[in-house]
Amino acid sequence: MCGSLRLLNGPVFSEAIILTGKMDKNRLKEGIFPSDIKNMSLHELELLCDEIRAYLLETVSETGGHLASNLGVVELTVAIHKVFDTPEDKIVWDVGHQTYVHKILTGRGAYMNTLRRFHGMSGFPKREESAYDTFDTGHSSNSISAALGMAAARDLRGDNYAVAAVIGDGAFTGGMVYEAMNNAGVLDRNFIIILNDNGMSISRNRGSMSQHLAGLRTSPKYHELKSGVKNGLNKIPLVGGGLARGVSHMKDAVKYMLVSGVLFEELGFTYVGPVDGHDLESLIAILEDAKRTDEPMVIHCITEKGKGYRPAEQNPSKFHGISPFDRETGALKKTASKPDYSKVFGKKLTEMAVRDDRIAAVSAAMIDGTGLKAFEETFPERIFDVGIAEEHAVTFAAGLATGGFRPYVAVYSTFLQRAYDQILIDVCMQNLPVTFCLDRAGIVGADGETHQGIFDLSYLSHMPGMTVLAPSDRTQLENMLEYSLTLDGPCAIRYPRGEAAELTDFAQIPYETGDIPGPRLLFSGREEPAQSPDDIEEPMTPEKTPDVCILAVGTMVSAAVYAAIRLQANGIRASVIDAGKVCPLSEQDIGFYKKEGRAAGRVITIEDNVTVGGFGSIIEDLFAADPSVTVHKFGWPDAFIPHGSQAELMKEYGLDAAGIADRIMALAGED
Ligand SMILES: Cc1ncc(C[n+]2csc(CCOP(=O)(O)OP(=O)(O)O)c2C)c(N)n1
Repeated sequence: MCGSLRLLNGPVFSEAIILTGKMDKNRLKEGIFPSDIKNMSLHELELLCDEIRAYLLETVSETGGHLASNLGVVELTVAIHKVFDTPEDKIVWDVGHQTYVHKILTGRGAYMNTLRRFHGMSGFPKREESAYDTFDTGHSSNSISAALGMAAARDLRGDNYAVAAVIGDGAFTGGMVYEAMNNAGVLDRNFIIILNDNGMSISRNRGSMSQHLAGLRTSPKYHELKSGVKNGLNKIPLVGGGLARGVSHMKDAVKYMLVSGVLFEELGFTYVGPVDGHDLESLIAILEDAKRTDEPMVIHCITEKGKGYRPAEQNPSKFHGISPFDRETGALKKTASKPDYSKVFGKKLTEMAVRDDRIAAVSAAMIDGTGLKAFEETFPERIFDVGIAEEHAVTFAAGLATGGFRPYVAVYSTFLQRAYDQILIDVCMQNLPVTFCLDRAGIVGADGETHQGIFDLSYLSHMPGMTVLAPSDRTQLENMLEYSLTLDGPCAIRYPRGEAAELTDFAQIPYETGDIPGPRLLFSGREEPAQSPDDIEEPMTPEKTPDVCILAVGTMVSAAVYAAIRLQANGIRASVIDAGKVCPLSEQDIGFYKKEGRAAGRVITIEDNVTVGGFGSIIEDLFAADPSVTVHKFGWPDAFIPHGSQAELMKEYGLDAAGIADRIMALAGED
């Protein structure tokens, strides 16, 4: 195996690259396929790993992306494509954020510079993108289920290709893993689980499963498959031949002497490991053995997240998902000037928890991403990181609430989708005061289809008893958090990815601390009548009502205001209302919307959510029996929205200020 040479002031480059100068990244750009590596020698494959690492660094430092996870699976991915006959053999990548190496090895190296960019290559596996991508992933812990289904389909059809799921130890905390393994034990299909264990989720992995894996990690290496156990036992120091003779069942011998994989064996899997996931030679040998074996198997590989690039090895969490950075230093190219919503949320919740000891925070493996780091440092006993287990997080919070606590579940909008039933039945039906803080709500950008948080207003607003709030700026978010503490039942506050807006500049009614969430008029869109005949020479004119009334939600409020300014320049008077609260609407809210809607005769709702079943639908229902008002719903279409920057996607779908203004002018033109 090639060693690594650490340069004091720079990234880690491989010895082979530096000493032999044989690196040829061009072949990666030109397109390398699994067939190209089948006949490579071990040394050539090791060189290839070096090239891939250098290429990953070169490209991901420009595009941003999941660098550390990919650096950690270079040897594993090369070994997989060396051993398995893809695409006939099926590999399912859990989460799929670690598939850059797989993409490079399956002819897509040339597109690495377009990674996660608008119209570029996706950062996740996509069946539409390549025959080598067998399953679209993005949300964690489903790979074993998908692989088991593929194995069942194969057997029903009488085919005989191999099926493998590659899953990280972080994803292994998700409940679906155990549902799938429970089922796999009885289905007894020939398929392989490759457990990529780096001890990390996004940050340090937590939970007893993680502790169990950590125990296995340090247990003696055991590479032989069951067929080779007997010989293996005799060779193992300390255990030796005597004990091997004394046990009647080989399986028991494995369990009790090597302590390895008991849990997996009990579930009906053959456990192989731990294996050094950077030792290409061992990996290839083990995968070849596994491919020949026809039973469910777990291969436990130990890898290092960020392997080969020192800044990522030292800080794998930072390089888990990173925006463009300087390769020499690892520093981000752009840093935010204002705090983002996650930070505002984390700071405010920590402040609230100082004065209210009922407040507890719950996270599903996203403490950093959701801004809860400060809370964790201040109140380690009142924060619960449950692992990638959103369903459990919600019901766990419900349990906390029955015990008199005020739990705040901080979760990305897209991942809360997993817990629909738990929110509805375990929280709402019992009217428990659990507050859901939905980060990354709305379009998230580069992560694409699986991560767009554009469904939450629809899946939350129809839940009985749920209050749904959407701040349009940082003060609003703080106010809403305070407000949630006054409620007797469930609440969801959804806010977008990115810097927190400060709308006070152009809001006619500035946002003030302590405001109760509800609709407020930012722009009246009216041409006011003269106040006194003395002020003007002309006689007093009646008020001119707005031509259009824009009801905007959350992040769309600032776009709506800028659109109104553009409209005004084009002779169209628009009133703009910041909805603040999506539901439930009070009698007062309804009266206000009706008055403003009727004044204009045309209502436009704008939300960073699909138009189906969201805020627009609530408003549409409100005016359903009123022929004097037409409602138009602006938002995301009933579709999966691909990757691109937030700004590009907003523009593409006519949801930026210019697009909104153009669409409203077109509607006005139709009259
Ligand atoms: C259902 C769900 N919740 C949260 C996430 C966010 N997420 C993406 S990767 C990741 C950590 C995965 O850790 P692991 O599987 O060990 O992979 P590694 O990056 O360490 O290789 C998390 C929490 C997700 N993708 N899906």
